[in-house]
Formats: sequence, C-alpha cells, structure tokens
Amino acid sequence: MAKRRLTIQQTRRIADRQRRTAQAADGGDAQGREGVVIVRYGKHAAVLPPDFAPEDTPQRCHIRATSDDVVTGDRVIWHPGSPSGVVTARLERSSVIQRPDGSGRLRPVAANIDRIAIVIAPQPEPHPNLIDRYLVAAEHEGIQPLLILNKVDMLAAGAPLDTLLDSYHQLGYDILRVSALSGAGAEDLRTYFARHTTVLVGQSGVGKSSLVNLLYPDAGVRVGELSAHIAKGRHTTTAACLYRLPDGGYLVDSPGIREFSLGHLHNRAIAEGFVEFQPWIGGCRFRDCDHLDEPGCAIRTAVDSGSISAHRYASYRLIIGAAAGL
Ligand SMILES: Nc1nc2c(ncn2[C@@H]2O[C@H](COP(=O)(O)OP(=O)(O)OP(=O)(O)O)[C@@H](O)[C@H]2O)c(=O)[nH]1
Ligand SMILES: [Mg+2]
Ligand SMILES: [Zn+2]
Repeated sequence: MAKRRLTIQQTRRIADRQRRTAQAADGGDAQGREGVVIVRYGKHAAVLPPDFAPEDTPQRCHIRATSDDVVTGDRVIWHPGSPSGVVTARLERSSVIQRPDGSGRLRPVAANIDRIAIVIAPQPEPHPNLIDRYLVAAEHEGIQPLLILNKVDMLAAGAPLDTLLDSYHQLGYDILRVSALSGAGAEDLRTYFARHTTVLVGQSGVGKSSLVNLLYPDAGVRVGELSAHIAKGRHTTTAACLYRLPDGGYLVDSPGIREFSLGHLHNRAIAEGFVEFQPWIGGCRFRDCDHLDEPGCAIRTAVDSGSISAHRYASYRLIIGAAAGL
C-alpha cells in the first residue's frame, strides 16, 4: 500500500511532539528557536523562521554534526549568531523526497513537501518513463503529484503532447498548461500552489526556475539556456531551494535530472505506484506475481483487454528491469 496521506492536524501534532523532544535534546536552551531550511550547501544551511516573508534574508547557519541530515524544507531548531548561526536539531518530517546520488545511494532532496509538480515541456522532449518514475515515487511517498506542461507558447494546437497529457489526465492526475514566457496559466498555478508546499521536478531545461520567477519575479532565480545542439538543459539549478510565494504557498525549485532510479523500491511497491494497476493487484494466480510472464496474471489480462495501457505496462516493465516489450 502507498503511504497514507496525513491530515494537516496529524502533521501538526507530530511536529509539536517532535519540537518538544528536539528542544529537550537541545538542553532546553531558551535561545533555540524553530526554523525552516531554505537551502543546504555543504555543512551549512540558510534558515528562516517558519512564518518568514518572501523577501526575508535567510541566516547562514553551521549544521551541527549530530543533525547532519537536514535538507531544504526541513523544520529545525537553530540558534542565531554572527556571522553564522547553528542548526542543532531536525524535527520529524511529514514527507521526504529522495533521489539516488551518483553512486546509487538514496539521498533526501527536500522535506515536508505535500505536492510534486512534474514539469515537462515541448523542449527538451519529455520521456514518459521518467514521468512514470516520478509518479511511482510520489504515490509511494503518499504525496499528490500533478503534471505541468510549460512552454505552451511553443506549441501548435493539437500537438502530440496532448495525447500524452490526456492519458495521464484519464488516470486522474491534474494537468496544468502554462508558459513562464507569456504568463499563460499563471493564475491556475497561483491557485494550485496557494495552500501547499510544492516541489518542482523534471528534466533540466523544462523551465522549473522560470516558473518560480513567473510567480515571484523578485526571486530572481537563475535560468539557463538550452544548448542548441542537443536541446537539453544545462543543469543551471544546483541545489533545491525553498521560496515563499507572495500569493501564498511555498515552492521548492530542484535541480533537473535525466534519470531517476527507483532501485530502492520493491517490485510490489512499483506496481502499486501505477494507480491503474491497483484494482487488479491481488487477482493474479501467484501472490508474488511480478506481472511479467507468470501464468494467470490479472495485470497482463487487463493490458490485453485494453483496461491498462500498453505504454504504461511497458514503462512498468522497464522500471523493474525487464525488457519493455510485450
Ligand atoms: N519558449 C519558452 N521558453 C521557456 C519557458 N520557460 C522557460 N523557458 C526557457 O527554457 C530555458 C530553461 O529554463 P530554466 O528555468 O533554467 O529550466 P530549469 O528546469 O530550471 O533547468 P535546470 O535548473 O537546469 O533543471 C531558459 O532558456 C528559459 O528561458 C517558456 O514558457 N517558453
Ligand atoms: Mg533551474
Ligand atoms: Zn500479475
């Protein structure tokens, strides 16, 4: 089962309990106060009070070795100081977005996120399998995903991307069509983001940072050029960074990636991350069915009858390391 989504009250209750525990561990030091991590770099973090204003300047803090695992979005106990403050404890997370590093080790990227916005664009060309990987990760964490098609100013009507997006819409995912360049769809984004903490994920060059700038022009986030030869982004954003939007809500801009391994998840969790598989899981002849070539597989029967799309099934096979072919 995918993780249960916590209600806001439950999340708050957990945070309150954690805060008391962390403050006790901190020696009950009256100077310690709660903060939120805006960005992490090396052994330092930029921290602000939880109710910070969009234009507030964060305090640079050294991260004490005992609370080394803090990431963007984490609630922490910190002590202001000059020139550097210090982060002494991390509070419990309601969620964490993780991603494998170069050596395949899973590393947290952002915490306390309640929406994952998967950004795609006509250029660089979207990879449906990468979208599916993000969706599986989001479903597994119990975080609501949505798809944002950016750069609609580059599209002719009835473009092939519509078919792709419609297929995700039919699975129940929300789709927003926007342009950071022309401002089309900005109002929809504002409404969608207003009451949540949303992380923007997706390939380098799709315009994640440009969307932050659209909604919060004073943020002045650096955006990159697409390289003309390969129409790929250049990994302009190098660290996840939290922004408070003037119209409400929080956005985390994250570095673009080309690949997203789900090696840490069991095949069962991956199958459950494909939402349309869920009604059929449990109907297979073998309880440990991987839905590949086992006889009596309910998922394959659903693919054959057209209830599950062959594309998504092929994508599932790729993710669990089997050949995509049927
Ligand atoms: N035509 C068009 N170009 C856009 C739009 N949004 C962003 N771009 C361009 O796309 C390029 C990449 O934008 P970024 O915002 O840096 O992309 P990113 O997703 O943050 O990339 P990384 O930080 O590398 O992950 C820039 O040249 C932007 O000007 C849009 O809506 N329309
Ligand atoms: Mg960026
Ligand atoms: Zn099966």
